[in-house]
Amino acid sequence: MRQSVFFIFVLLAFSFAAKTQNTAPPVPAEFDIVQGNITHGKFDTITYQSETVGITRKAIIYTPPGYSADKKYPVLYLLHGIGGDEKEWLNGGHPEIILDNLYAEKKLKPMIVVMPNGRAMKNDRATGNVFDREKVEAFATFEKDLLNDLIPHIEKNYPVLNDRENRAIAGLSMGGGQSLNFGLGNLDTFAWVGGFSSAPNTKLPEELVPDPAKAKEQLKLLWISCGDKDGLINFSKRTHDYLDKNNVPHNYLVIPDGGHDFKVWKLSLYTFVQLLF
Ligand code: FER
Repeated sequence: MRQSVFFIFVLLAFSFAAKTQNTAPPVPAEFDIVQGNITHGKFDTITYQSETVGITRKAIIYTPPGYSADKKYPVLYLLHGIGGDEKEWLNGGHPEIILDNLYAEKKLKPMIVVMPNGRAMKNDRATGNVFDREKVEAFATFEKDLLNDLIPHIEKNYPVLNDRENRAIAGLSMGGGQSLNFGLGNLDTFAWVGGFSSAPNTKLPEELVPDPAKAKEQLKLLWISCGDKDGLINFSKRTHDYLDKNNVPHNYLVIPDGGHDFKVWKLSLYTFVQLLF
């Protein structure tokens, strides 16, 4: 990558350890463009038996370049939004391009990315009115499916490291709310948590982090990002304000001119994954 030429600087309010910093990490303009002469990872669609939903469910897995069953990998669970399903990241965000470019530059620890369907109900397609109450509730039910069905399936069938410090959870919008709710609610399972443009399903900060000292001690990374023009930004901001007030270190990234879209989610993923593991 001709980085010296192709840099755009995303101006952001970046907060480390509750200190706001106004300089931006640089993002190469080609961060989401396929590069020649690099190696690529591989997608797989998997199925697992969900006792929670009572059906066989699908998820998509991205294994890194050079993947080998003789190695052991940390896992990122990457969740979609209200209008999506297990393919939303793949179709809208092309995480494989972002990750392969980072792997080629040795800026990323090899990991397995699992993209599940976060609408835990029998018909989990994003059809009809996706705001129907039962469909929205299914995003909460997914906590059980994830913890009791999907994670055990992954850990039984893939060469993964299975302790909290090797599990991350992040997502966009409804998936951002899920990641904050499930990640912060299960610190014994996840040490790395990220919410991108988190939706109204995000619990109140006092419920998310009832014990700031414990969260501070256990979290390796707590990430919150949102576009400044996103109508949902208050769900991120109120969480950030509470974390600041209670001295829980976290990264807070407000993306200028950012809407509720994949521009924000791709930039978030690019910056977030480099901090993992
Ligand atoms: C809402 C507005 C937005 C809501 C959910 C969303 C459940 C989710 C948006 C997304 O996932 O992109 O009022 O209520």
